[in-house]
Amino acid sequence: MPLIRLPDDPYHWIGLNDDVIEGLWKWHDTDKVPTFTNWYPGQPDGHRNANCAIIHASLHYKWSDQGCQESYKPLCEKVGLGHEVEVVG
Ligand SMILES: [Ca+2]
Repeated sequence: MPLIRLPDDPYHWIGLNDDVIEGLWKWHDTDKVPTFTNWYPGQPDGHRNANCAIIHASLHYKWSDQGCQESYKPLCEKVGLGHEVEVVG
């Protein structure tokens, strides 16, 4: 079983933002700084105009920053009954 399955949409929100302090990226649900990041080279580069992170299917699932007003679908984590975690879009 694959660890991650993404639908065909090229971009998804991942729940990471730096809207409180520019450059300090935190998870929306826990307000914690990520222990792992997967930014595309040169990202994040949008500064104050891009405070939400997306995952790019077309860029090998790397991350970039975007304006939070964009209407992408979220990427969510779903905990199963066992130890598996399924990621759905
Ligand atoms: Ca920013």
